[in-house]
Amino acid sequence: MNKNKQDNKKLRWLILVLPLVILIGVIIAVQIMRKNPGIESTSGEPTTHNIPTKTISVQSELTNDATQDISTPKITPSTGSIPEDLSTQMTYEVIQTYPHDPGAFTQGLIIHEGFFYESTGLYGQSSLRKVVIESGEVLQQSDLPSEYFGEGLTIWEDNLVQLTWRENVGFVYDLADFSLKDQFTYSTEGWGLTHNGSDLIKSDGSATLFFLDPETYQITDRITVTYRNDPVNRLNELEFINGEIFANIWQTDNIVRIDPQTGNVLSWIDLAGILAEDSTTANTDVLNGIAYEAETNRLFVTGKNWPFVFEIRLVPQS
Ligand SMILES: [Ca+2]
Repeated sequence: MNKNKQDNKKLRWLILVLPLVILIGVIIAVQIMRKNPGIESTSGEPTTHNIPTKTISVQSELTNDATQDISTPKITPSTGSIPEDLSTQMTYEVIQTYPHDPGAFTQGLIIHEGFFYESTGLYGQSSLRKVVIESGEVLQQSDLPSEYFGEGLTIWEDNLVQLTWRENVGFVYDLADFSLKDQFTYSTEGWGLTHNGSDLIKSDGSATLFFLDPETYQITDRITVTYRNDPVNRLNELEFINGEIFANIWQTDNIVRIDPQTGNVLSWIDLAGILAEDSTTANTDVLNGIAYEAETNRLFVTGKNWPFVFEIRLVPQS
């Protein structure tokens, strides 16, 4: 009997004191966190960094959440939404739809002599491809080592130039046989790549476009892309078209037309809905890929893991 009484006493004491101990512990922890706000950050990345990195895209791809990217609510002008100014808006008409490898995580797309050349991303899946426009058939492919994430692609003379995302390396291939001829380094991330006939033009996910000497790959100039003085961030795949730079804005359905001299956005192209909902899968990611054929004045767009490439015509928003 006595022992039972003693046990009951201990139990009551525990029930009374234990929550108090926990409460005091929580209060102390909160006080420490307030004094040291940095304690919450476990990564080495600066917390003030406000340009989203592509890690999100890769993660969403891996967690099959990618379709959410397409329905991301419109965001503020500085991060890429279309401003409510109809005079600068354009929309599109689809002229033709062609098949595209839904396993191609498109990061760069160009046309040369009637063929697409495409750079695909993701670690372990990055490649350089030559593709038949009409059928989507891959005629030639060179895979990157798994530690490289393929990015923007352009052609310079008889060379294909391909960026990598965070590896700070650009690869230069022979156009004919994809043999690696050269490589170069750069300090920022690599996103989109095009050229204007005298310089390579590179994006890095910010609002800055870098102009590079095509022989030395050194930066010769840079511009900040703005719309009404607001920087337009997340510039991704690029294409130089009739004296303008076209740029996909990452994680949106928008392409901006940029004046290469001033960096001013001339107009916004809204491509929302170009890939029908019933053509998407869990792997379908965002719009990315602009290719222009000057000889025929044809403009093509696609996206990461999209089943189609669309030939489009731009029309003013009515
Ligand atoms: Ca392009």
